[in-house]
Amino acid sequence: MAETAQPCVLQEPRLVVRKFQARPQGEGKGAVVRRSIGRFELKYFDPFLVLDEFSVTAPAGFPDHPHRGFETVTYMLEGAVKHEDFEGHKGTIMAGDLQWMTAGKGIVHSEMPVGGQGTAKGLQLWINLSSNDKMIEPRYQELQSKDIARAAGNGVEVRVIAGESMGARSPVFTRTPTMYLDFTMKPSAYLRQPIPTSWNAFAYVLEGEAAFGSEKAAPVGPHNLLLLGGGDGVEVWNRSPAKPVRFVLVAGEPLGEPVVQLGPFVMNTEEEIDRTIDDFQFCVNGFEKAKWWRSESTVETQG
Ligand code: FJE
Ligand code: FE
Repeated sequence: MAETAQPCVLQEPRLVVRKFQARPQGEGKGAVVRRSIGRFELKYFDPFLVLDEFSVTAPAGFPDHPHRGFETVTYMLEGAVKHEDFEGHKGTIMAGDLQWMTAGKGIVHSEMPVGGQGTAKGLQLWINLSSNDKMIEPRYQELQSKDIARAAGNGVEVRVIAGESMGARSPVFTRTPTMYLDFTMKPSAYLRQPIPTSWNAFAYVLEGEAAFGSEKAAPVGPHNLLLLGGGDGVEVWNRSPAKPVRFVLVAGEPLGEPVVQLGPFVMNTEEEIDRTIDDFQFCVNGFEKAKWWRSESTVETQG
């Protein structure tokens, strides 16, 4: 674990420009998500399409469904999710593990909580792909908890999901340039994190409370999404006398392209969406293997 001093002062600290409380809603089959990005008040925060804090107990889950044109990043907080796709790729994402899935031209898969292990909780972030990358071959980057880079110092601990912080760097390749950091700050700790100036950035609080952007700001608690304004980084204060705060800080380079979304298909034009519906229906152009495939979890429950 690297022990590092905080980087030098910021020229223009980012301030909180909008705050959203993510309330529970139904998704998938009997699953509950707190959606912040992707709901109608915040349809898109370029390049981010969806941020779901999910909480799913078997037999609820996300049975066989497709994706095209973006990436899904699943970061487990508690419990475990079993996934399998139409190529035969499968595994279990456990607490602290990361699955960075580039759906590209097409993935059909299921994501179901592992029974008998309580409620599976985590974050799923959907990152858009540029028009040049939407039809690339699917790819997985998977990291177990123990292999996630981390650093600590001055009462701040970071797990680096993507990008770099406090001298620790993630091996994940982000096709759409992205920074994804999981911070825990002890009471009275202070954090200063640089963020590329041209990128869009947000924080999402998981536990405890912190003041973002300004020391005098009102502390913000769990299930809140904070959009950060312009600047070269962010400052965070945990002014609580006793409670740690945990939040993720995510930033990405905006694509600046038109977005046409139909559920799990995200393209640039209506024509491309029409073609995608056809491709999925006729099992072509990346969806070939969808023709006969059913997940084991579907076969087990429906015969
Ligand atoms: C879904 C398309 C989807 N949030 N959080 C349409 F891809 C999904 C879906 C998920 C999902 C899966 C996990 Cl493991 C965590 C998620 C959406 O699979 F629910 C709908 N309606
Ligand atoms: Fe999915």
